[in-house]
Amino acid sequence: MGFFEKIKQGLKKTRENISGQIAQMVNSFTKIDEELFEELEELLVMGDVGVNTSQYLCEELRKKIKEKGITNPALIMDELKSIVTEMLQGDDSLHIDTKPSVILVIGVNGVGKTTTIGKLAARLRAEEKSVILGAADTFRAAAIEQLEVWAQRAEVPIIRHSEGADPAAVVFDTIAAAKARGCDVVICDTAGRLHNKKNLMAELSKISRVIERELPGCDKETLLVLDAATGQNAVNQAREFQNAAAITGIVLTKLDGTPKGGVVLPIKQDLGLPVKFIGVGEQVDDLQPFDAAAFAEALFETGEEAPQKEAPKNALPESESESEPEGREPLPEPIVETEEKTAEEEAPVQEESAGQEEGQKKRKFWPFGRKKDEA
Ligand SMILES: Nc1nc2c(ncn2[C@@H]2O[C@H](COP(=O)(O)OP(=O)(O)O)[C@@H](O)[C@H]2O)c(=O)[nH]1
Ligand SMILES: [Mg+2]
Repeated sequence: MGFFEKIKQGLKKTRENISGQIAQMVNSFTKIDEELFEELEELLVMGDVGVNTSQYLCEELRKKIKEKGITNPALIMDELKSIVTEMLQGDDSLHIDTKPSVILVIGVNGVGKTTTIGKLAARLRAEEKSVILGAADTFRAAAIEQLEVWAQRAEVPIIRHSEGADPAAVVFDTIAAAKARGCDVVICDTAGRLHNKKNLMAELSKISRVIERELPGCDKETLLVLDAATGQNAVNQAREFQNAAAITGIVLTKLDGTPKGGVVLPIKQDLGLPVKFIGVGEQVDDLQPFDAAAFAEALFETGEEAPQKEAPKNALPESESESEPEGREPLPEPIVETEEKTAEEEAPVQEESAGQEEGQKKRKFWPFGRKKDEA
C-alpha cells in the first residue's frame, strides 16, 4: 500500500465522522445561510475539532465564500479542505542534523511511545542513519523488554539498565555509547506515569539537563506522543506537557480505528504544535511523516474506499517474523548495561543551568515555574 493509501485507510473513521457528516449536511441545503454555518460548527465540534478551532474554521470559510462570491453549498467542501490544508501547514520535519542528535519521546502511559520509537528507529535506519535506543522508561522491567524487542526488529543497538534505575543515567550512558560508536541519532524512551506529575516533570527536566550538558548545541527533538482515540483529552495532555518540556513536535498515534482524528486540528491551531508523525497501525511501517496536504486530502476524500487492505509491501523488516531471512546482515550486538550508577554520580548536573539553553528560553520549560508546582 502506498503512502497516501495508508493515510487514507488510517483516516477512514475520522473521514466518515467529519467530512462524511458535513457532506451529507451540506447536500441538504440549497443555499448558504446562517443555519448552515451553525450546523457546520456543531459537526466540527462533534468531530473533535474543538470549539475554538471549529469557530476559526467557520470564520475563515465565511471570508472565503464572501470573497469568491460562492452561493452553491456543494462548493463548501473544497473551500473547507483548502482552509484545513493551510491550517495544518508548518515545519513538520525532524531536525536531527548534528551527529549525534537526540530524540526524546515523552507522553503518558499507553499512548504508543515505545511502539513509535521502534517504528521511528526502523524508518531512520532505512534512511541510512545509525540509531541507538536508550531504555529510559525504567519504571517496569516489561517496558525495557518491549523496547528491546523493537530494537531487534529495527536492528539497532539499545542501552538499558535494570528496572527502577535512574532514567537520566540511562540517557547519559546512551549518549556516551552514541559518541563512542559515532551514531547519528539517539532515541530515548521515557516513563509516562502522571500519577505523580511533579516527579515525572522533574525527571524529564533532569534528562534534558543531561542531554544539554553532554551534547551542548546538539539538535534535539522532544516528541510528545498523543493517542488520537482520547480526543479532547489528548489536547489537555499536550497542554500539561507544554508546561514541562520544550516540545518540538507531536506524534499522533492510533488514528486507525478512531473517529476522533479531527483532534489534529486543535493541536495545531490552538496549541501551535506541529504534528510530525502519525501512527496508523501497529506494524513497523505504520508510522507516517505528517503531510498537511495529504492529510487534508485523505480527510476530505469522497471517492470509493479501497476494497480491502492489501498486505503492505514492506521495505522494512517484517515485524512479527521470528526467523532471520537469508542474506540479511546479522543483528548488531546489543549493549546491555546493567551496572547501576546514578546520573548524579556519573554526571553531576548543574541545577542552575536548567532552562538556560537556546530555544527553551522561549517556552515555559522549567516545570517548577508553574505556581501550583512550587509548593
Ligand atoms: N492501532 C494502533 N495501535 C498502536 C499505535 N501505536 C501504538 N499502538 C498500540 O498501543 C499500545 C501501547 O503502545 P506502547 O508503545 O506500549 O505505549 P507506551 O506506554 O506509550 O510506550 C500497544 O498495544 C501498541 O501496539 C497505532 O498507531 N495504531
Ligand atoms: Mg512504553
